[in-house]
Amino acid sequence: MRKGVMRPGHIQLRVMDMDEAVIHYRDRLGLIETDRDDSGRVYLKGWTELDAFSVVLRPADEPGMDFMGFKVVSTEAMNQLKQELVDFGCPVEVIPAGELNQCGERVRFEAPTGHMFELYADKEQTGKWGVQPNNPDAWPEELKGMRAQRFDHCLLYGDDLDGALDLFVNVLGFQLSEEVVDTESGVRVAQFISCSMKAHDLAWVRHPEKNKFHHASFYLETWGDVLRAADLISMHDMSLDIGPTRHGLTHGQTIYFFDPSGNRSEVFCGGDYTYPDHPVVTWDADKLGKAIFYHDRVLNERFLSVLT
Ligand code: M3P
Ligand code: FE
Repeated sequence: MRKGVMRPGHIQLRVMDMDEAVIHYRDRLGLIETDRDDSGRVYLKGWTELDAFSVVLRPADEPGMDFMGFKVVSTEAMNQLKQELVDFGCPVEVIPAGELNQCGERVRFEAPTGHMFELYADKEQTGKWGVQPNNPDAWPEELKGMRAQRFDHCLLYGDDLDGALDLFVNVLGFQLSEEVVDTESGVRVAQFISCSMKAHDLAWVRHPEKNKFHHASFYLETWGDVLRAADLISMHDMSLDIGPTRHGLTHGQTIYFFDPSGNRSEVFCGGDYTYPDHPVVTWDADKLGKAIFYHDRVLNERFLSVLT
């Protein structure tokens, strides 16, 4: 049952060279740079996103994800969920309004996999970038690079997938949309969860270490845009991971590559949809090759092992 969590609203990523990182996220992915702050963080968003920002780059000595934030429908819903997170046993911290520019109070909590998440109800709505709010045109002509439309989802690696699923489904009202299960042991090796109609807003793969980051994903409109992203990756000699290809899981069409700090990015289009009455889609772990890369049907060691 939905509990007022609407969508992935932001991600804060650690980057080691800010100038190179801005080239990756602004000029290659095509996100819009919206702000910078006194601590050296750079704020960006996809051009279709209404809120002020969705990606925050923080200068750091090592790559990885600081936290992922979800926007909830109201302050009342956020405070209700804060109490339920405390009752569940999560470490919870309130981050004051303004700690991120143009963002209200955030409720930060640690999931059983060691990842940090946040809920917030208020962020300034600055509107779509480059198109007028009334009688809007289809897209702005000034977009750069891959013209990423929005921050879409994250894939994380961690140990206690069962605890994280319990938290996100029973406290936060997400739905398990897809899973990979080892048929012999019954262990769920991957889980894809949704708070919307999307096939996934967040996913995990089981892994012995806590708090590892696999990728942040950005939505493109068409398969032609995914192929064009592949051209841009070659034009700029960017570090390619795999693709263009299709996933079996969620059936999105995709390409993966790395930012200059080693954080993996995905751009994708298409994919399945999820309504609350849809049964969970299960992939057997012995079909993992096809589940991840529907065309090659073989696993790529780098895709499974390179994490930040
Ligand atoms: C995606 C996606 C695994 C699957 C990845 C799938 C197991 O990134 O967007 O559907 O790595
Ligand atoms: Fe993905």
